[in-house]
Amino acid sequence: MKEPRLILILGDQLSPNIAALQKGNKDRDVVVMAEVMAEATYVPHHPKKIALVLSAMRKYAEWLRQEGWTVAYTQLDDPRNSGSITGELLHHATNFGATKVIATEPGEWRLNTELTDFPLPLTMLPDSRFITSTSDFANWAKDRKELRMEWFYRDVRRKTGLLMEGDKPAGGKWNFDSDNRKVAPIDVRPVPPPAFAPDKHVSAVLDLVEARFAANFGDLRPFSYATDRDQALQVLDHFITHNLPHFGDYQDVMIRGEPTLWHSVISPYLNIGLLSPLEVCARAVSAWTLGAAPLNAVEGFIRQIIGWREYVRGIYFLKGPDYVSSNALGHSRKLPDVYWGGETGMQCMKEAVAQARSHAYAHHIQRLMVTGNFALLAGIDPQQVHEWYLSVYIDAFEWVEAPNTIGMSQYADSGVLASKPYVSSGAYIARMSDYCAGCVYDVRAKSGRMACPFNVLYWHFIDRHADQFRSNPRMAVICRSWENRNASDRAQIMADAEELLIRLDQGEPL
Ligand code: FAD
Ligand code: DLZ
Ligand code: SF4
Repeated sequence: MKEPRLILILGDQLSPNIAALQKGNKDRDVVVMAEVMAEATYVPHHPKKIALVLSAMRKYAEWLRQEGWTVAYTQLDDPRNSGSITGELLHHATNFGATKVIATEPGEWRLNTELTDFPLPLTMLPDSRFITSTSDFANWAKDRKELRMEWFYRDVRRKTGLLMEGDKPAGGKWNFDSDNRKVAPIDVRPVPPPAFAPDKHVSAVLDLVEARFAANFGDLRPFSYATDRDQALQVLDHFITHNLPHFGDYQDVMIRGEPTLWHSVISPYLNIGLLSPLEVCARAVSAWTLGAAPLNAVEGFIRQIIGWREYVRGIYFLKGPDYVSSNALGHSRKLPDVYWGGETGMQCMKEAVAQARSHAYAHHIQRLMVTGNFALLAGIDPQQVHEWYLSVYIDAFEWVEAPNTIGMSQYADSGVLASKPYVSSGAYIARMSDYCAGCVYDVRAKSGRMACPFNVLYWHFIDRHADQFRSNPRMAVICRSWENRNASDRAQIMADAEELLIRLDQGEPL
């Protein structure tokens, strides 16, 4: 009998067909799974995120054993726990007399480097759960003057055949966004996703997380996320039946007290491997084929998954470990306390942060146009913004979080990911939400102490970066409109913004 090899499965690699498992042999090898403090503390994760990962790991390990695998599983409270993934690999290598490790590439440079430097021979396999491998993405990007998601997305549509009629896109258009992004009428309301009562694994993990991570930002209980593949499939089915038909129309809407709206809330399950991107897209496309969902909704939905999700991963690995430290706009302000639940009169920020605290979730527009928009306008250090997003959301893993935060939201990569900064005044939030009606500030006021802070900061942002933005055709027109305003208006707006930023620096709640 050949000596056993260790098959490493990380907490976000819980797919039945993960590459390392496919390479392994049940009769010979040992699967290593480890709950370790190094992974639980590289940022102060939301307690719900730790609970999700550990619960799903324990249930996946149980499934592996039922399938006949030998699993060496280390629990977080095991007194012999070395505290790190590599420590546990070394420990089990000695225990089982293994001299080789098979791993699937992790979704973070940090762990990638640790595994690459591991003292025993370690085979790192590409993560085949993605439609586009990192090397295919690098080939796609090579020789292109400009990288744009839309071109990438069209290629993935052609490659997968999703929503294709021969070599033409279904419905004659690649992108139906012009039909999307409406304001939701009052009588159309979403159906929230299914809630799962904690089973014995989840209950044990909740107690553990409560004992060890009580100081982290976020409410651990109630905990009702799916923690295994069957439950995650129920969430997917529920979305396809109830909310996909309206997904396109109302994808940018924000409503008080409705955290998930018409969104799928499947990102945590996709990101830890309980669902696969292609099965999700196939389900959505078949809803369209059966006449249960319109094309604008289905196209908009699959674009997020085979387009944006794959594209941001491609950028993360293409740009290398230094990408997350980018700071093209030179922003350095400290992240204000409002992000950690500090007092504020800004209803939109209050709503987004409260939701992060209780659900560890916000949909895309809240992340981009509320918390992200405010940080960018106020000139917050993108590193601190990045750490916040990585900490507070249940679906946050660096390969997907960092390009969205550093690139799409904070424009800190100077336009690699987004063709222009995603900034807006309060008018956008007023149009897409019911937040402004309950706000201390006046969204119509452009200046003065009670003017919406987004209005006040918007032109200050344009003014301080005008030299950089003028060469961007999509920003030049905005710069010109600022420069053409009369001098006294501009002076007033700049003075109001300076005052607001001083208050922010002094820690005064806005
Ligand atoms: P839906 O709106 O139902 O979309 C369906 C799926 O499409 C999502 O589950 C997700 O897998 C994918 N998707 C949608 N938009 C994106 C995107 N921009 N990038 C990658 N995938 C996308 N997504 C994460 O999964 N993890 C993160 O840590 C994360 N951080 C973000 C940080 C910022 C600043 C911003 C602006 C966006 C971030 N996103 C992140 C993208 C997006 O906001 C979430 O994927 C989405 O809100 C998850 O909710 P949902 O499953 O209900 O999505
Ligand atoms: C997020 C997370 C947490 C909280 N805990 C663990 C853990 O104890 N063991 C583990 O294998 N993985 C965990 N993870 C997920 C890893 O941090 C993730 O694999 C890396 O960030 C790479 O994406
Ligand atoms: Fe947000 Fe401004 Fe509206 Fe208040 S008025 S909710 S700060 S956009």
